[in-house]
Amino acid sequence: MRILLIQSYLGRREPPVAPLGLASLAAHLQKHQVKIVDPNVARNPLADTIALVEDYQPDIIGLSLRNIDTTNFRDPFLYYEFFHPYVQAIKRSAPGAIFIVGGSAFSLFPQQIMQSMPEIDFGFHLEAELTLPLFLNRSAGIEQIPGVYYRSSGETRYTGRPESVSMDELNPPAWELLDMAAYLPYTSRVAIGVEGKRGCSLKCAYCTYPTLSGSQVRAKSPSRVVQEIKTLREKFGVDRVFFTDCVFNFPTEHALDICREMIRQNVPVRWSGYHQDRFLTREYLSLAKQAGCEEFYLSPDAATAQGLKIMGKATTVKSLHESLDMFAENRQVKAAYNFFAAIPGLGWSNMLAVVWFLIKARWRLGRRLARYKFSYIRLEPETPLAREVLGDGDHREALLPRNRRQLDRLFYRRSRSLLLNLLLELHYQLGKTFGRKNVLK
Ligand code: B12
Ligand code: SF4
Repeated sequence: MRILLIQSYLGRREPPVAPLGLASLAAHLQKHQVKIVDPNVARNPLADTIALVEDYQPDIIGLSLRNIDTTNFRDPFLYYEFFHPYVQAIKRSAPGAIFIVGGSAFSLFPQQIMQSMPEIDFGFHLEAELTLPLFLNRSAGIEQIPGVYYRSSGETRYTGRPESVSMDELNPPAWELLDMAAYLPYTSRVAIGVEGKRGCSLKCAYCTYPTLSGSQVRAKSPSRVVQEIKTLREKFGVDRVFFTDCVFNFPTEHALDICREMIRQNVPVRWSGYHQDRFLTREYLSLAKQAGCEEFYLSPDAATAQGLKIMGKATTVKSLHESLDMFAENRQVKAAYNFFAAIPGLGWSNMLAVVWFLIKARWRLGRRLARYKFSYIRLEPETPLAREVLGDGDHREALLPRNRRQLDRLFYRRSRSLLLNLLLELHYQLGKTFGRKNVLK
């Protein structure tokens, strides 16, 4: 079969992110003829995609919907607005092809997207390296293939949650199907992703990752991870990668083994990834730096015991401040911290604790505090926080914004104090209006 996999167009020019999900899927479709296209690096995103569709005449068109919106109040952009017109244009250029959709954002709102876009024939929920080949080679009925949304008698039906893939059974991503040169100028901006594992067993109140990748950690053998990085370096000249793992340094032993393997094989690639301060150790920091880690991204979110508890964090006030001690001692490493400005039920105490922590961090790390952010939580489906704020039930309909005004309402920005609320509103409006937009000039 001729298959065309397309990353959805974001709707504006941003520093690109190579479509890891599609590269990983394509690696499991060896029995078929496969092309991947990313309109976000094309000169004319829509026209070039249509031209390719008309020229290639695919039997199957697979579209990846990765993001709904930026989830960033300083840059509130709704990618989803551009998705349906894009689907319609592609469908018009290949009316006979089977049209399938998947991706993280699709998996957060599958029923809603299927219902509002009749052009989509099948939707793939969650990871699809096992389910897509089953679908393509199907001998049994569609009901037998897990993870699929399909239509029957005017209704959208779901075949049930797919099994999680074992990471060592995955083939390495088929990067050769992409024009990797297009991403190289942006590697310092996290353009190329490598998976060390999937899943997160922690339970932060706002987070979609356990829903999307599972609440059990599935690790890939360190030797395979490092081999994938070496291939990126040797075949495509990639000098920096971003670990897409929910938390790179948990379980710590796995992270240590990847670092050791990077050092042993002397891989000249720098990297960064999401970290959890609770699992940082001095040994890890020093090995990670030696192995090429440039920046440790941390999201403690709150700075008081009560705030951390409400946010469901594994972080403790002690581990938060200890992380600072470790970064201060290891004079070569950079850290970036994210905090939320509004946490349900809290007022000044958490805010002041965060401000104090950041003053201390700037004083102790200087410019090695590479970044800090005060952001607002974008409420997402299937999260404890959405249930707490909106009550029990399925909130997907309310959490899928159809326009920018609706998106605006999804940022949680209420505190217990009236005065703080006024200041937060000012901060929010100023950030929204004057914040740095993630666009290419
Ligand atoms: C790592 C990560 C990043 C890294 C990516 C690094 C890199 N170079 O790859 C960085 C930090 C750069 C990043 C950036 C952003 N991210 Co991000 N990111 C993730 C994360 C944690 C993992 C994504 C990933 O690569 N997974 C591994 C691959 C293999 O899985 P996958 O892409 O899901 O693909 C599988 C399936 O979805 C499916 N599939 C995918 N496409 C298709 C297509 C078809 C046809 C089929 C059948 C199946 C299918 O099969 C694939 C293989 O199993 C997800 C959360 C999560 N756990 O999914 C958020 C997530 C996708 N990101 C999100 C967001 C918002 C963003 C940003 C917009 C943030 C910002 N303001 O900059 C940008 C967008 C960047 C861009 N241009 O697309 C949100 C999207 C939700 C939303 N509300 O829109 C998520 C879900 C996190 C969240 N907040 O809940 N991200
Ligand atoms: S925020 Fe990070 S640590 Fe917390 S549940 Fe999500 S992925 Fe896991």
